[in-house]
Amino acid sequence: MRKLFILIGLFIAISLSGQAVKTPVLYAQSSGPTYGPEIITNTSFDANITGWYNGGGWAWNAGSGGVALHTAGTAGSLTELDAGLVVGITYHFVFTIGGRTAGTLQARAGNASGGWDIARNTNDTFIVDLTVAVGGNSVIYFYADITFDGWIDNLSVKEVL
Ligand SMILES: [Ca+2]
Repeated sequence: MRKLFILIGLFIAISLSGQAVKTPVLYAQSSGPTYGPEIITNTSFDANITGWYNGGGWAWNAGSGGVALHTAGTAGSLTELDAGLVVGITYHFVFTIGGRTAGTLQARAGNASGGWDIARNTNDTFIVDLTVAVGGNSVIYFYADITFDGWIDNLSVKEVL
């Protein structure tokens, strides 16, 4: 009976190691980094900016199929409070800026400056990986300076696995 258990144990061990061998093969077939699920709830502002906290100057606008528009005069972040970011983890940000004639927009992973993108001052789609710095919180920010007069849309934030 004891030999039988040992045999079963051996069989399980071989089976598990067999699965382990498959993993690198699957990995080799993938191209580039892989990402976790979408973290942002409202990524495209189709009908509103629900899910985002307006830290100053932001409002939903129906233009361009629904966007989050910042009006110059007040600096402030559009913030996803429930993002659940983790210090030391890298996140893949994608966002589009449009309609801008002045000012800058900066994507931020957490509130410590080490997790911040450079301040963007052109209309374009940006893709950047940001790592939450020590001291940073779990929140996603899109910070508009006081003169920024553009909109953002088609946002995505995913963990880099
Ligand atoms: Ca949209």
